[in-house]
Amino acid sequence: MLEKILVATTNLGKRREISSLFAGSNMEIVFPEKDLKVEEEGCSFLENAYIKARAYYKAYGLPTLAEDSGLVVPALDGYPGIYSSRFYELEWGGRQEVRESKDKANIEKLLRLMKYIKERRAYYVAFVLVFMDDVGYWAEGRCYGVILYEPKGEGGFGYDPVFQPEGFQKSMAELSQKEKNLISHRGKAIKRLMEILK
Ligand code: ITT
Repeated sequence: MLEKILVATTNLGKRREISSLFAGSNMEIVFPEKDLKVEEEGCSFLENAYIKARAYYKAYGLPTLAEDSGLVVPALDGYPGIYSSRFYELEWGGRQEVRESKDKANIEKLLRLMKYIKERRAYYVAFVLVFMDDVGYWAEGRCYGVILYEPKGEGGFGYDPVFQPEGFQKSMAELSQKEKNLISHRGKAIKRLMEILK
């Protein structure tokens, strides 16, 4: 079993969640000191996770975990999808001005595009990949739900205030970290990957 793993993400929300998912495990996680500014030019979540993990593995020489995730809305032909973190700046659907934060601009654009759409099903997906000894091992996790008409809650990050997971009457941003970890795409993918690595 691995003892130390580099977690290659610049997203503070992801860092917080991944730290809490590994808390209590016998694995030490470390974060890179510098951002390598890896271009996520892949055509899929899996390819982007691979590109990020491999770049950090080459730079640091440690087994490296990277994760690529996003929100998939079938009524928007799968968007924001692999563009989830920078949906606001995509030409498609019109650019959204960033006033408070990129996360808020992404949400504003999503709600604008979905204003008259009744079919609101969506899911989060995460591909978590560990790169070591020149090989990548990965797992996928999904979390199904619906897109709300207005943001609710202060927790989480990204699209959480407008995502209501199946079986809940609250948005993801209204759940505790512990509740989110149990149902989240990231929590499921990491759990599956740890089983594979064992
Ligand atoms: P790294 O590449 O450095 O990990 P990033 O934010 O660019 O950071 P991604 O390219 O994987 O990461 O984009 C993921 C985006 O998907 C993220 O910025 C959110 O907008 C959205 N997202 C993913 N998981 C989420 C979650 O649990 N809650 C809310 N939004 C999420």
